[in-house]
Amino acid sequence: MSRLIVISNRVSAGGGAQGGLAVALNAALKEMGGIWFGWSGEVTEEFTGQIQFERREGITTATIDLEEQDIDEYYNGYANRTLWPLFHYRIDLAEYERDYAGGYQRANERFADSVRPLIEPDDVVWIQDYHLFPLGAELRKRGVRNRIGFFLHIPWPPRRLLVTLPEASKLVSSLLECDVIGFHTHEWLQSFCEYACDELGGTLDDDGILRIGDRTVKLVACPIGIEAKEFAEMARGDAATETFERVTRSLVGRTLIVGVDRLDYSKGLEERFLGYERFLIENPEERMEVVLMQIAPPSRGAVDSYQRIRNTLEGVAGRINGAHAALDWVPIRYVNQSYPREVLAGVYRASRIGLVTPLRDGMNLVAKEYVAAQDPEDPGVLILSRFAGAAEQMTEALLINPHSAEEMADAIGRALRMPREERIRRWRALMDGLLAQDVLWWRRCFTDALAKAPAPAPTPAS
Ligand code: ADQ
Repeated sequence: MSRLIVISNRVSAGGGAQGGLAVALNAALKEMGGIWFGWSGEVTEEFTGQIQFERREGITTATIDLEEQDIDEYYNGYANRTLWPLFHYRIDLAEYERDYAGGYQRANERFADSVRPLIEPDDVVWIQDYHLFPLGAELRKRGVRNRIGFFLHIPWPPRRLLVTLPEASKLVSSLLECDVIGFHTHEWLQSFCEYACDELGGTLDDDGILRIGDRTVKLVACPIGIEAKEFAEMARGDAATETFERVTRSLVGRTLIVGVDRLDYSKGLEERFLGYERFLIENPEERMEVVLMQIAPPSRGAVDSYQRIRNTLEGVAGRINGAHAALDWVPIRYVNQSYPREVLAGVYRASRIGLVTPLRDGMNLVAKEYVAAQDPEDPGVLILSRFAGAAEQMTEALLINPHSAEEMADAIGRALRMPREERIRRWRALMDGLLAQDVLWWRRCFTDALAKAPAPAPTPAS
């Protein structure tokens, strides 16, 4: 069997608290053998391409250090100041700087130079996410003829937005050097096709094969799942139960609504707070019966827009608490911390409502974790944004438009009053979906498509 070479911006192998993606990729590497390659997260004064190998729990990782300029221009710059906002439909926040584009290209070339010697003729290569759009093409330039797959974890923006990116056509063309490109949803796949067909002259056949010039690329919609069974078991374990009991005691009979997100403008936290406030205003009799706990650890603090959203949220949460709190009740518990997965599972289980309302999200794993953690006999209700990739699968959630405070307030009221039979019926359908399309299903869906992809592309003449 072919070995797997996973390449992502950061590497998250071995034990410890891990998200679903790390679990899936670790399992794939254990099964197929291979290497997980990426940036170590460390800074070096001068880039040498020296690789640090480590073996953790049966998985080999290979990491490189990057220069400060790479981190500024590639990671904080092009990846997080240009691509992330644009791909989440926020062209108002996207910064188009040639230095960022140059640094991004340079870092991708450095990745390619470093990982190239590790790739053997029968290996399959699986590149992860928007940090590494040019990497497939850079590997081809270095003579890699292996099958190369690419999976995008974030949305693909509509063509009309993507054309605002000066390097759009170059980036998409380099991505087409991969043999398989995966997306979470049909919507993101269609947006990609729209650009590739309308701007670059491609054609798509009924089997999802995109043809452009001499390139043949398989496109797949392959929604990521979580380790659903294990997460459900964890939610009933000792650590989660301790959290569940602690949180439940603190509520003194009130009903908990939970939000858990990285502190990011794409997650719609301000709109969520305002929708919740609307509920408080419109439902004075139920007001003091609920508490919203928002857990949001800061992320990407080096990027200004993240500092701004943090300040904005502190202001909005403070204003709402100031305006509505009573001597013995605070409407929003706003917590800027990261917690182990067991603790999150306990909090989810203690919450009657999971409020997952991003303005735009590739998938959103919190929606899935919330459902998996529920008590099957007395489950809570998931309120989910229509604009999360997860909404394509999780149609039994209460789907809302997160920009509408009215829809959010109505959905909170409906969820609080929902009879137990309806909660169970909706939860069962959602949970069956999570079990059928879990994270191992996702991984197989992609690696099977890669194994079946048309013969690897010829090396372009240089
Ligand atoms: P993210 O934008 O990070 O991922 P998400 O899918 O919700 O978003 O995953 C977040 C993960 O971080 C979850 O596993 C969650 O439990 C964890 N987490 C969040 N807050 C936490 C806290 N306070 N403490 C500890 N853990 C916390 C990107 C895309 C998503 C896509 C995933 C996977 O933006 O759309 O679903 O990749 O493809």
